Amino acid sequence: MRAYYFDNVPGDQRLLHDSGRPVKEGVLHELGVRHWHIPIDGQHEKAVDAVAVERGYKNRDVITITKEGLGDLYETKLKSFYEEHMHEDEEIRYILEGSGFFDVRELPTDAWIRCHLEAGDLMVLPAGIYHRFTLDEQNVIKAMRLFKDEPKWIPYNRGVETDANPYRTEYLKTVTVN
Ligand code: KMT
Ligand code: NI
Repeated sequence: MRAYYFDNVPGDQRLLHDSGRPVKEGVLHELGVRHWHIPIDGQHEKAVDAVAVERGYKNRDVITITKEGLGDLYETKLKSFYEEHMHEDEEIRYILEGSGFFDVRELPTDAWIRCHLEAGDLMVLPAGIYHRFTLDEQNVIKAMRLFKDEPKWIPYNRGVETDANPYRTEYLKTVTVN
């Protein structure tokens, strides 16, 4: 996984948008973001199972985000993934094929940090973090979505209501630089 600050230049969301500013060691960790690389090598299912057991993830599914995979929902889905949002549960993604960008908001700067995830990357976004997702120029990603319990991945788009959401306010307390 490679992480850098987003350049905020308007234009195609699928482009790199690399500002050239790397993200300092520890910044993502401080924001509560965790990531591992578990190579897709035939043994990966076991390694993912171990993470799932350790963190208490009980459910999972696999989503393929391509024009073919999503059909009529493709454009709408891509648009909603790229709206800045939060969830009331951790968002865990393990990339099986392809690649894409998860952008997360830094605190207290509110800058976008762009994380490029490729096959084998596993990422945990904490409940309450503001983020968004886009495909890159390859236009394909297949990802395993892990859930703690029942899938609870309603996206709440950022606004005055999410700023006051208890999962958001709890999240803010966990980030000491905030
Ligand atoms: C999200 O919450 O933005 C997503 O789940 C993106 C799709 S998973 C590759
Ligand atoms: Ni999300």
